[in-house]
Amino acid sequence: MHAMQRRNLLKTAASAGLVSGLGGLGMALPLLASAKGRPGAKAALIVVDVQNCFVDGGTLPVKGGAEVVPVINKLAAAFDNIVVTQDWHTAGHASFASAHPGQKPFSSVKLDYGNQVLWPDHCVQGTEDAALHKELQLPTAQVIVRKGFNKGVDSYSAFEEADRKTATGLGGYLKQRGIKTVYVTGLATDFCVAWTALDARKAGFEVYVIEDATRAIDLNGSLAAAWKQMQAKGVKRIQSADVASA
Ligand code: VGL
Ligand code: ZN
Repeated sequence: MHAMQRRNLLKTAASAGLVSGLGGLGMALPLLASAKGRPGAKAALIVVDVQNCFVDGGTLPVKGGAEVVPVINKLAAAFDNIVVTQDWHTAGHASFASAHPGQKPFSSVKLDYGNQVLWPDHCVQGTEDAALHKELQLPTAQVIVRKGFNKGVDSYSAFEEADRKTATGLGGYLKQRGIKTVYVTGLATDFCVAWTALDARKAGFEVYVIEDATRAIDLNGSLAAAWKQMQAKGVKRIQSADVASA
């Protein structure tokens, strides 16, 4: 029997509650417990902020940022549903150090809603810097969510702005489309990817982060802290090889 047929048989058997009676096939059971397999109609790939601003030559380059592009392009073939996000700031945005006299990029300030890391000016609406990476090939993507466009409020998360009150609408969109599971990829692991994954958990989704489809900024230990927090909240850390294509 081919592996694929066996897996399908097991899936059918498992959903019919027959697995315990299948004796000799039991050896193949770990397949069912892993993330392997096509994600299916109730899963969505979320591609976070794969924009010119976050790769070499951009205004806030993430080390190795462009390396996620071929990984994500390949993953896309496995997904029925794909959501793309763009960091989409106004000029003079509150997350820019330049908007705070005397402050330098990568320092922090307290804003109304809490602590805010200050960044170089980046991903300004309508600029080439804010465009999606030109090698990103996601012809089947269904929606693009832009975030961070309220001048006084940042939004690392694709679900909720940093005031923790203003929704982007992505949670409702995914729920209305029957999505139960999200696979988060993109830039940067320790900021927009992590916040998106954590908020997806908060909204009740099953959440995977595909580690080799992300790259991090890693500011003062932020990457280790992000993984710790994600793991504490039940976000599952996997590799792109764990997701079967087509
Ligand atoms: C991001 C810092 C500032 C991100 C966005 O996409 O991770 N990081 N704005
Ligand atoms: Zn930003």
